[in-house]
Amino acid sequence: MAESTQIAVTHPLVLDMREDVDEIVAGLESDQKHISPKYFYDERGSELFDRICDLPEYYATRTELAVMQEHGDDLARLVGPHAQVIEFGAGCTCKIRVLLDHLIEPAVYMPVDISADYLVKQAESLASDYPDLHVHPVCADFTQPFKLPTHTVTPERNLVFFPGSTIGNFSRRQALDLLEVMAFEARHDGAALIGVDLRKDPAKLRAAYNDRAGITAQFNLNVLARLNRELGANFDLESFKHQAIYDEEKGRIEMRLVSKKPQRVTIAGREIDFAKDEYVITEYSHKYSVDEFRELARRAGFMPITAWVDDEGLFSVHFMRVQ
Ligand code: AVI
Repeated sequence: MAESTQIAVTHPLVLDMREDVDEIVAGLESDQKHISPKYFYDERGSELFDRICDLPEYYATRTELAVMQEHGDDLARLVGPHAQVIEFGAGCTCKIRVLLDHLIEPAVYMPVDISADYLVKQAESLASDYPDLHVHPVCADFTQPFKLPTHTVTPERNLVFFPGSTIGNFSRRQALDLLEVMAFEARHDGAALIGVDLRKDPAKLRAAYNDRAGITAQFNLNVLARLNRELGANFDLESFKHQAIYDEEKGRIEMRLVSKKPQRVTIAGREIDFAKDEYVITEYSHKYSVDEFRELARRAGFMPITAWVDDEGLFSVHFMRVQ
């Protein structure tokens, strides 16, 4: 196998619900029941998320792609040649492909994700399509500083890539911490390219998270199927429904799983009672203004350089350097 196509999973750490059982049960036993959105992404969840990205109501993916296509040459000039691209979270490969297609002789692609299976699959497809690129998937929790694996090529600079507004799934405080990790991983002279969904007409946002085909509902409910399978829980999926509301003041979508009736669920030997209409919060998706996000990035040690926005003002792509 040519070196450029080697798949080196350097820090094996598969996200296993069983290891987090206490945290998960504690979340479900809290006054406001909640579970982290990180558990959405098992194989089925990742497939459903890919389908969400293609939905007519979910403008985010195609708008971000269009913005990257339109400004790809400017971006490539700003980044410079022989970059090492460190992608935080490996989603669908469409965005990294647009980035790699514009960059000048990118040297290394390092996707970092907790879902090992998905990560390796994605990395394999990229390695075969970009034979000159060194592909090094890293299986790690990117919310904590991690060690970049060493390899035989010496890139000119690091570019942290965090598309898709995944930053919005963290609280504003956590987003600041995460930006600090990114500044640390990008190192001196490095940069970051971050996709951020913008505050907008609430009706547009509500539609994006309550699609007519019900794919977001399936994506949301899948976390219960996963709890059943991996933690031996007995959630009846028919007895819960998807709900997504927009809190304009807080600038965030809140996704919930609402109990349709009073019921008791068993999970890991614990009994959890649900009243009718009681819900589990499964995800927040924070929206920012361009200035609000720039300010956050500055506080984390970045110098904002450019933010590209589509004509409708739906989505922003921020390029920033480590100060
Ligand atoms: C991954 N993340 C940015 C998506 C979002 O829009 O917050 C997840 C998602 N949840 C429902 N639809 C999409």
